[in-house]
Amino acid sequence: MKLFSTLSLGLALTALVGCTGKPNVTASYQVIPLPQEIAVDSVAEGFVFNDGTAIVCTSDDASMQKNAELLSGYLAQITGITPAVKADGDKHAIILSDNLEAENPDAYTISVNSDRILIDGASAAGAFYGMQTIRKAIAAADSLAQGPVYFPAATIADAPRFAYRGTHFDTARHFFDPDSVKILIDMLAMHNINRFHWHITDDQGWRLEIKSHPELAEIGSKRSGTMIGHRFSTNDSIPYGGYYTQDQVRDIVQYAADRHITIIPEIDLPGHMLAVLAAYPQLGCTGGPYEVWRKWGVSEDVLCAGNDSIYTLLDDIMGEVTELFPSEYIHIGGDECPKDRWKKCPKCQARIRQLGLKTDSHSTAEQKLQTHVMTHVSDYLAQHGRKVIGWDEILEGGAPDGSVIMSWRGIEGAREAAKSGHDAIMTPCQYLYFDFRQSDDPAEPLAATWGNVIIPESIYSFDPIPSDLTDEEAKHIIGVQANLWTEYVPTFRHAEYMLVPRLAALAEVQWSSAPRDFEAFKTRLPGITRLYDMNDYNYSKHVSFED
Ligand code: TNX
Repeated sequence: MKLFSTLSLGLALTALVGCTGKPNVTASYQVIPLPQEIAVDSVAEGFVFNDGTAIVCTSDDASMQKNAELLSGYLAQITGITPAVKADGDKHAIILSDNLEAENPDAYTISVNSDRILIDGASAAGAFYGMQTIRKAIAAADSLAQGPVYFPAATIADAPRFAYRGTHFDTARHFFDPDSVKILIDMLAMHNINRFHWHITDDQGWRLEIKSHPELAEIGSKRSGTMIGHRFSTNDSIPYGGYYTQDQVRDIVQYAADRHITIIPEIDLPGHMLAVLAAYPQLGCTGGPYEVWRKWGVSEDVLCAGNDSIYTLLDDIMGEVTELFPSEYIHIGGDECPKDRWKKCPKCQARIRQLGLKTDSHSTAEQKLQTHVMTHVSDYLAQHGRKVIGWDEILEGGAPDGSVIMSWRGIEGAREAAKSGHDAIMTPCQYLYFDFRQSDDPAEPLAATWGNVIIPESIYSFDPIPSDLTDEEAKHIIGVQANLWTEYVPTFRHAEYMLVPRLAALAEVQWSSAPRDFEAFKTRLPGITRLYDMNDYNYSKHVSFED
């Protein structure tokens, strides 16, 4: 039996390679995101990847070594051939290098001849994006048979348009176990995305272990039930919970770093904090009682800005957050913080008087009080060498110096930020909210109802740089991000469906500087959906209304 299967495998491989020795599978460099420059030499001999091919990584840099290991795994998955990783040799090899001289650290070149494929990055991250292109070139081949692959002779030169290429994922409304978070990270890596904005706390659950305040996770991660579907008057009354231990977080941060992804944690404040108030009712304006929220929406109960204890709690939390997450940026939320309680709260009003905050034509005194809270946290983080990102509401009372604005209520926040000298990240809900539905079909899985239909074509049509910005102002738009809120996404299979293939359209908006051509994009899509199939991703089939 064993002999028979070895024999038939041998025969199958001979059939695949053909009598000329050239494999029947020919890679295509028409991948997503499309590289900037691809020059295929149809006369010269290309490279045959087969079981004699090695990966050569001369650098002993840990992240280059990790790259080599990952590349071997990617190739094994698609071809069934696992190339060995070696420290030298240049014949019949895929050579991984990080010696490219380029201003953009994410730049890479690939050159393919009959001897070798050379992937050269301007950094280990650049080399990683070159690896992704090679991997996707196989998935985009004319045939998907496992075995050897022919790579046409070519040179490719590539670099991304935006330095910040993000995706946000909400693990507060629903909890997703660490293995699912790692699948997400692999999905992002496949799309050359380099920032994972981890929304880890909200009214419906605090999901991060904080050693100095164990009640946050012990009490704040558990709710006694969840509203059913979109019906606010209902509740399933099924206890729900989950949080990430610090060990799990460290492991996930490393997993992401190995894939050149920085995790930006978000501690959403001073609103979206009911889970904290459930643990510490004395920190709310009314004193409670509060419960971890059992429904979605915007709560009027927020941190009491007149209470000194919130500032020490936030310092303690941020102290642990900065130890866990090496990211230069920490997201401090700032969205949807109703001022109803503060207007009536004697402590908040006393704080407003003490700080001399006055309503003027731009902001109310309460909006300025929010700025006071945000600035406190921003200053604390600055002392720890970090910068902050906030949702566009933080412009209302005046954004803390040096803060980055994440524009979600359209592009206005980013425009205002850029004009006033703040960096901004584009994540307008009309184009980039992946919790919005993908069709009006009643059979469509549950999605947020307040937004429009978003299909890859809608995402693809989004231009992140508003046309009225000057070149100087445009430099403040540092990146583009999609957000997946999970009120209506209870399982990771469902999350996958919301993410792909919309991430493919996002990837090209983030990466490519070339004029957009959606029809051409559609012809490249099957290449990446084959990778989705191989990874068993649950992807949606809505490419456009017509399809
Ligand atoms: C608005 S976007 C929110 C989130 C919700 C989302 C649902 C933002 C900063 N706040 O709290 O989950 O809408 O689509």
